[in-house]
Amino acid sequence: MEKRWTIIQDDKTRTAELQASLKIHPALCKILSQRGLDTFEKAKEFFRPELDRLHEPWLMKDMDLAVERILSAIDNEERIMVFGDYDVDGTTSVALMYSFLKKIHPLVDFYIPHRYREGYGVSKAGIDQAKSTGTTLIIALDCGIKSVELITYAKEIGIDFVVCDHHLPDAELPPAVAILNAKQADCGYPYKELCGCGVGFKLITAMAEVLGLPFDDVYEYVDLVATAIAADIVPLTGENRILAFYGLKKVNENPNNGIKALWELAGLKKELKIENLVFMIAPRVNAAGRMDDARKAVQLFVAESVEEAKEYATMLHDDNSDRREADASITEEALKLIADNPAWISNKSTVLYQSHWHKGVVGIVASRVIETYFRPTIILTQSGEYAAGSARSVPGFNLYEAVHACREHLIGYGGHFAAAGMTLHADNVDAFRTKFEEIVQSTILPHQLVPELVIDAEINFSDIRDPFYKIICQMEPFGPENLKPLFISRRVMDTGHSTLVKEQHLRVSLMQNGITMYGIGFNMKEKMKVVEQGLPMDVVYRIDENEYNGVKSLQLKVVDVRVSV
Ligand SMILES: [Mn+2]
Repeated sequence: MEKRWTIIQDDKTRTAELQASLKIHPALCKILSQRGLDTFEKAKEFFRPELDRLHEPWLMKDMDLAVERILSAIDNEERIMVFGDYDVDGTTSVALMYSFLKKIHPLVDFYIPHRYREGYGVSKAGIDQAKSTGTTLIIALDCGIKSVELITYAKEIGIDFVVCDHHLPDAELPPAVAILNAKQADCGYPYKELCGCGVGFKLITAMAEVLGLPFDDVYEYVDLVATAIAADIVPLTGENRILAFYGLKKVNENPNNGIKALWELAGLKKELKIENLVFMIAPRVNAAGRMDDARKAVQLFVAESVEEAKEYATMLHDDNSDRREADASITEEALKLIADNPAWISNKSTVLYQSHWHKGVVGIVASRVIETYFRPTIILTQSGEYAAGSARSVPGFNLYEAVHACREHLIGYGGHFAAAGMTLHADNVDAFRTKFEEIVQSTILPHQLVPELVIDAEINFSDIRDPFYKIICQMEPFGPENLKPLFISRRVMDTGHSTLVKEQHLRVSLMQNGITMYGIGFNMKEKMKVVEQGLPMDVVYRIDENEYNGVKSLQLKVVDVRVSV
């Protein structure tokens, strides 16, 4: 697939000013200033994350009310339920809150709703179970802000709610005792991008302060917070950067038993970086929710020994293997359906339906199909008596609006800019496909159908030497709003030693001004045609450290290559 290259432009004056004080490579100064780190002070803070710089939890609206209600529940020996969503953020935040409370209060349970039986967020089944066990306080994490009716219902039957959430509040708020959510317009908390587990961390920080517990009793869970930050795709800026930085440090020094068990099972040895953590944990926890029940993800994270954790880790691992098989075979079937329908190949959208596809993976399959056909995509399967499915967009295209425009063919739908879900009669799939294609065709902009590579800076091969790469490493952890830098080098030549590896990966040997760099381009075999021409090329890449036979060297992780113009 051809990509558009966009090179980010910086404010030259600011970059020059930053470079005068920071005295590191101009390309790195350009990247920092593009990311808003345009003064010596901001850069220093960025490179040296300090726990001291975490904000006071009391700055969050309702924090005092939340702490007061929970502590009175403890004093009065009330039963407390910790309730959370079935994804990584939900299960880690439940594990954090449950483990913290369990040490000071024996009367605590946790509850994770079933993805298909109950769906996302606070559930009636959960509230009813709380009622049946005599629970009078529910702490909801990573959900609750939109559950006005259910929290009203709970209140009517004598159950209070404390809500810890980070989703955007609607105009009407639930009648909870306290709502911790920095995205509320009248919440003065300085950082708005915490994930659900981050909000939970703030709450236990405040509780520990009142109870006179050492910060270590809170810090114990910082690796769970880092896991949630990484998996929930929140910006890796400000407080999230500090928490992720120290959480990763803890993962590598003294991990949570569940993380350790998954790590051993995954067979990874080296130091874990944030992308390893996501890759190892997120698919396995999500697979539990998709294929079975995410309760065991919490059991994994709260296990008191690595042995106990291993039992749950094995179950998650098996769910993930099932998930992977389903996802690979359904993706293959989906791509074949398109290839077999010439009329569909040139469409500007994809809508596919097969009644036997596993509903746990339709969203993942939609994302996979987009890797081949870059356009808004909907994958449907049978769910009960209807067809139901997931839609994924391409950057810049408002998917929700497009689905909404097809509502005449739908029974129900919901979602946002980038992703949506819907239910319809299976008989209406064809009509829905036609209408959706019509809407996409008439509203999508041509450039939105071409994937974009956003390049941070142009450098020469001669720049890639110490301390250039060491400084890039100090920019970790990487994630949204702090991505691993993507570089471009122009007019490089093949040394004649570039080859294909395993028939699908491109192994390049490139030279620029007498300096040779090696690199690998995964699944880029079709670019061999470009390299073979022997013409000057522009190459887009990230810099990576490669270890071979104990020898470390820097290599290019090639993302794209073109003949220079
Ligand atoms: Mn979340």
